[in-house]
Amino acid sequence: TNISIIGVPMDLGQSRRGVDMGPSALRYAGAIEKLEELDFQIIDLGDIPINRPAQSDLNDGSNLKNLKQVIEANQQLGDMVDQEVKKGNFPLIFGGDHSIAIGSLAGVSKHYENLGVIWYDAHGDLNSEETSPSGNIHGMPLAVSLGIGHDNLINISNYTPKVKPENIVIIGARSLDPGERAVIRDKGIKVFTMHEIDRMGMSQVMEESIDYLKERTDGVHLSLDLDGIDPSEAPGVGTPVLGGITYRESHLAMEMLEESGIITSAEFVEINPILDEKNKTATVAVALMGSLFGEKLK
Ligand code: DIR
Ligand code: MN
Ligand code: MN
Ligand code: MN
Repeated sequence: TNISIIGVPMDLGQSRRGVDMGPSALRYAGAIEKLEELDFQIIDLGDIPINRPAQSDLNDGSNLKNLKQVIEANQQLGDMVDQEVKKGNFPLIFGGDHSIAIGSLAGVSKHYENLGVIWYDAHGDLNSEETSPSGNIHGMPLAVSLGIGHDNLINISNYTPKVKPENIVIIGARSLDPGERAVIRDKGIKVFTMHEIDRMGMSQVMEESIDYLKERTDGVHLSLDLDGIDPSEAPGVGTPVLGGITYRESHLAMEMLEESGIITSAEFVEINPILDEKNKTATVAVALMGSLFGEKLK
């Protein structure tokens, strides 16, 4: 398969500038070269143009920051991802803040009867306008993909829902808001928090995740938020949470996913080079891409 890279230089799903430079940071850290070394044909589609909000769009009174621009960007991303899947290419998306998962899943999901999702993140991203403590749409994409949220967000690409709750596995959670806990409970979403990773070990967590998804899905999207990894190893993120997944555990996770052959699309999001130390976080992401695409077998 060929890998199609789509950069989404967007920071409008949260409140700090800098994540819009994520795609540049990943390119600078050698993402394309790494994948080429692994003998993939790379189709670099460049970065999607992102419109910044006009003054008249600000303070429209809703608890959804930059809603209009987030919708526009995700519709465009959804269309592009859809095209690449149609061509038989593997979509690899470079964020941008995590709100772009709305578009990734909109583009991918229509091609699968039962799309699986691995949400590798310190957070659940299961908030809605009503439960969000921040109004930041990057805290909502998994809920949106389940069909929970603003009508115009859930209906991107004109269908909803994009994913069924039983086809989701969240890995690395350690900061969940009360409304997110309620969604997890009500929908029965499978979650491996840091507690389970500590108790069971990453090897067991991944084995169970892979077995679980293998028997019920026909494709799996990996949505990897770099804040899932411990801030000591991935400091360049807007919402760091102590006590995260290690770099080594993450490598093992990516290698096990590669061995399983279940992953059909992926995104690496929330890298903020302004908050980083010498592009460390993008460098971690590129190393993990290496494992996800089979470096260890070379
Ligand atoms: C928080 C933070 N739960 C919110 N979410 C983040 O604003 O909804 N997600 N940072 O990655
Ligand atoms: Mn996230
Ligand atoms: Mn997060
Ligand atoms: Mn490795």
